[in-house]
Amino acid sequence: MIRVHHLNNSRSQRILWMLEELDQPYKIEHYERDSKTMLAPSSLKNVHPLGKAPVITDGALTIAESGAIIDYLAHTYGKNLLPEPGTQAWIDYTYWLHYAEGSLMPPLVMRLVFEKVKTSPMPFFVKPVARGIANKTIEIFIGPQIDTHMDFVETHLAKHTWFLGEELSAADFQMSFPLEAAVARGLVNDKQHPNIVAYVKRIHQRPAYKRALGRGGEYDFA
Ligand SMILES: N[C@@H](CCC(=O)N[C@@H](CS)C(=O)NCC(=O)O)C(=O)O
Repeated sequence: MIRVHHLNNSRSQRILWMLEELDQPYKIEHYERDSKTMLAPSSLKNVHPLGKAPVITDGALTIAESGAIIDYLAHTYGKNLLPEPGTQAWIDYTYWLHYAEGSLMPPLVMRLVFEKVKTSPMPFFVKPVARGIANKTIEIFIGPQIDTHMDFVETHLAKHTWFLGEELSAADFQMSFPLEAAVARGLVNDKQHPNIVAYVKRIHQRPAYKRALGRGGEYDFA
């Protein structure tokens, strides 16, 4: 039986969605973020040394990293979600699988960290300085990078219903999380990025997605 080590409000939601689409039985081990630090509990380190979600186990195998998990699940249980090797679609699948965590998530995480700096407890005389640095970093460096990524993804989704074309593929599970986060944090809107907003809505309407939400519990991005 597949076990998903699932952290509330996290990337592991995309794995639950995938397993529901695959109609594959699985068990969830639930972990709760610390309400102050938002970090995962240290018990997650018993499963994988980094203590991050998602991690899955399948028999004797332990697999970490969303992209590696999605690729493993697709090759093992859902070949219909994968394109033919050697085709352009296969290159595209590999691209989106790496792009989501390798290129798109870093500026989103950086923004989150700098937003946190603004509200973190600190001596009152440091606060305006810290807030000023955070605001400027977001305005000059991080914000424009996020805009470039969102424009890029928007242009792609203007021509494709799903990331590889007209059919849902394994690439969509991987791309779902950063785009859900971007919508939830108000980084995209109906006017400038209507196709990203519509894509996320399309995901949320799927019965398998709703089942995954029901099983996973708290998730602020849906
Ligand atoms: N690139 C990794 C990122 C894993 C990651 O950072 N997961 C977050 C959840 S969204 C986490 O576990 N955060 C809690 C912590 O760092 O303590 C993946 O896609 O699996």
